[in-house]
Amino acid sequence: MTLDDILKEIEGAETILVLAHENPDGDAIGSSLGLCLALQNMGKKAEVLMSEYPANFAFLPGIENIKKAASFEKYDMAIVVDCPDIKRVNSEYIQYFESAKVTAEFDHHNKNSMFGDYNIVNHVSPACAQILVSSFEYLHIEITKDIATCLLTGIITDTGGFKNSGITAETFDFAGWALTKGVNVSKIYRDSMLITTRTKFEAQKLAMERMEFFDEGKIAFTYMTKADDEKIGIETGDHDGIVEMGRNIVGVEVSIFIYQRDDGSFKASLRSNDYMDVADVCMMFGGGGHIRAAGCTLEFPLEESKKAILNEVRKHIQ
Ligand SMILES: [Mn+2]
Repeated sequence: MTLDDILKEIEGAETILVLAHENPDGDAIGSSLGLCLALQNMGKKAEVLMSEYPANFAFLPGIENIKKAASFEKYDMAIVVDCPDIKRVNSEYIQYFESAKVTAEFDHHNKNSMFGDYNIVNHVSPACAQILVSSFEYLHIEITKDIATCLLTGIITDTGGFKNSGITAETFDFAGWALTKGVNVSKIYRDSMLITTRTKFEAQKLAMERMEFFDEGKIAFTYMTKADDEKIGIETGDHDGIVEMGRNIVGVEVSIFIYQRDDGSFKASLRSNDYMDVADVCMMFGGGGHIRAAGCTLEFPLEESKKAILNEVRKHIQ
């Protein structure tokens, strides 16, 4: 099986690079760090390359393994986690993936392009971290308390705190097992889900104030511009969670949040509740994701971007 092959490649490698998608969320960070710690415990020189990450994940064990710049010119192996396509990795780091002697990926996104030499992809897994849990168990790689803390953070954040569809009995089995290992589940929950910074709070306040509803309240929409971000002094991760606010309102099927990037384009995040396949919607703009959570880039000014995404979403409203 592919997993056995990946283990053989790991055993034959000395330097291993771990990568995840840009603008990393809790699953990308938790999966990267959990995998990196496991590789280090196997005697490997492993590190994670990430240009930035939200400050509330600084509590994670092994966070010092996250580097902005590569320690090696070339790696024996590169492993990508929680990423549907190599294009989603920070463009500065792709060269290290390409020059690595062998590559592998672990992922749970719908439209994964199978870009590694070895690909462990499970679309129905609620978090990439959960794929790592079962992979480690299969390969008899020890899940220490620190590794469990990282992986459980990935699971808790990607399931919205054990509430999204897609969670399985294994999700709770692992959480229960982690508790017996001494993992501080309530600290993980609080630090990764509840704690907020002042700038993040200000961003949420503005986005909430601006929220509009369309199609008898089935669509919720809000936005932020570059000028808003500058005024608030926004930091990495401060836009996270805004799209969830719209989804949690009675009658809303789909919540849309768009925010402006440095190049002027808008990053759109979509969340749906019961029937809309938002990955399908985002595909129309070259994006993708999961059935109930997806994203894409809109290359127009604010009003046109808003119109374009609303038009596409409306085709799917029942
Ligand atoms: Mn994920």
